[in-house]
Amino acid sequence: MAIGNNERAIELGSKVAYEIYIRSFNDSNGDGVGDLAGITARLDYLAELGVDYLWITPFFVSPLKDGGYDVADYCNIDPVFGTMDDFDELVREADKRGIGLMLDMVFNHTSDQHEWFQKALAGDPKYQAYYLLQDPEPGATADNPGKAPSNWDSKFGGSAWEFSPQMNKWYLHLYDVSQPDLNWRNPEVRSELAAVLRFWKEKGVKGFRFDVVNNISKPETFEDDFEGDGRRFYTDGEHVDEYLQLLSREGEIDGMMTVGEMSSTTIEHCIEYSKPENHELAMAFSFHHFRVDNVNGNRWAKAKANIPMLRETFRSWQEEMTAAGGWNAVFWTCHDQPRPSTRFGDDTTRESWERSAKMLPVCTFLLRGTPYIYQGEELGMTNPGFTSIDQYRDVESINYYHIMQDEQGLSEQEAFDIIAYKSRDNGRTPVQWDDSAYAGFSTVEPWIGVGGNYTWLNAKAEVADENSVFAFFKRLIALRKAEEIIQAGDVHFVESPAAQVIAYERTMGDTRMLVQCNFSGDEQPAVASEGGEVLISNYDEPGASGTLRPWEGTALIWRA
Ligand code: TEU
Repeated sequence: MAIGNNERAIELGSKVAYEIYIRSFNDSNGDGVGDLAGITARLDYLAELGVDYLWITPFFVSPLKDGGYDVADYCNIDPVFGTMDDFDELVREADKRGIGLMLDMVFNHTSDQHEWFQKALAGDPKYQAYYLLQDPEPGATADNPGKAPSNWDSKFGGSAWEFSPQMNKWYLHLYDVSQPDLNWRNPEVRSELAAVLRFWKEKGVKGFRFDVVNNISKPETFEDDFEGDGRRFYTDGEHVDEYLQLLSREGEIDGMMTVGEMSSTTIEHCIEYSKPENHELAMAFSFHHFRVDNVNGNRWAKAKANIPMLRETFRSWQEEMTAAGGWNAVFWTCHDQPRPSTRFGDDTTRESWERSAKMLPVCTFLLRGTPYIYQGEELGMTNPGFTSIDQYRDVESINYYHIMQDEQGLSEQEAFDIIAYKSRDNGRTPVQWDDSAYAGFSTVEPWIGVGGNYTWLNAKAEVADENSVFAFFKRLIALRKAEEIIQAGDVHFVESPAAQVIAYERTMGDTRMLVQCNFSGDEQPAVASEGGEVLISNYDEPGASGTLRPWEGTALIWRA
């Protein structure tokens, strides 16, 4: 029997969420940028896939320096994404299909174009108290501001502090220089943000995703970090639990579908954030499984995924969160990651592409948690194969392309190869709807280029093909809804018979399920087992016993 609250596990574990990176999903008005009406136009496709929730990335007023994660007005829609009427229409049409919307709340920082920051710049002390400002050393000038308040790095490269001559103060920005961090110690900030939640809840949204929410609680003083980039001083800070409880209470979102994006977090903290008795969040996103292809801790490197490390990451998060009543969001990618069929699978031949694009969701969809699909993943979309840095748009990727050359001594080609493998723009190319111009995403040239394989890898072809990657995702979603053991069963990782194999068991009463995935193009030994019914597999025919075929993902079940 699963430990923890079984009813809650069935509720959260029977749901599947789908992430829409709105700029790249579907363009309805021919300006090359995806929009709200474009989502409405594709709801039947999403209903056919069978998802319950759509997490839509920010579409609020924004200068779009960071794809909308730089919000200038939390309660109004940026004209490039549509109007409030378009939004209301989307809520209504989604509701008709039993689909709920989850909005993306970027509460760690605002855009520097937000009215609050503009007033702070103009010298209004009320709004200066909304941000994390520090006085400079005496005599600071624009050209010579002196030493920053601490040596912390921005996540997008460079210092996390910027000197504003207009205010004669430094401001903290953990992300881009145009994204000043909010001061959560200020109760006025907290109540403004809770009001944003109530505003959107009243408009009919069913849930929220909170951007980097475990970074909101900063220390009172800013110490230099001589061991790292500063993150140990603000990650999972002292008051995060308290602030989440406050948002839940004052934002009136307790019991809704909520998920926090937890950057560089720990299992212990995610248990607290997601266990129901704490009234914080329904579940947590953690990213440790994306470290398996870092090199010496460096994300900007090109290496194959370390599968034993991946297995250990999944094992610890699954088993330890379950034992303590926490709840995981499970996922292979999002709008900040390259495409999993390139990264964890093998897209070098059509056969290995299809096999691995189906194996990957077998591995995650049968885990304990709530699965998230990122747009295009259900088609097996790949990295686009861009050939020049000019094709990239993302601020982080472009910054690091230069940092790798200027500070780390890589050649232009080496830096480019890493970008082409790891950049988040690899996941941001337009969804490949059909084989027409611009992959049916838009009638004009999109804001970012289309992947080279759209003529055969597209939704139109896959919806019509009962053996497609899309059809396989549909089956997995239907299976999760039909089988209580997937929703709420306990989880236990079994010893891997080979380094490239990940295997785990789910149990509920006397029913047992064994999931095995081969992360390689070679045959591998299987876990010893007898009998069992094939619940799902990416191979139609049963294989030789004791062996897993290339990229095989199979689940067996023994019913009580
Ligand atoms: O990302 C959080 C985050 O930690 C990123 O730095 C992430 O590790 C990186 O983008 C991986 O390439 C969130 C959003 O998901 C991201 O899109 C935003 O840019 C960021 O916050 C700032 O709001």
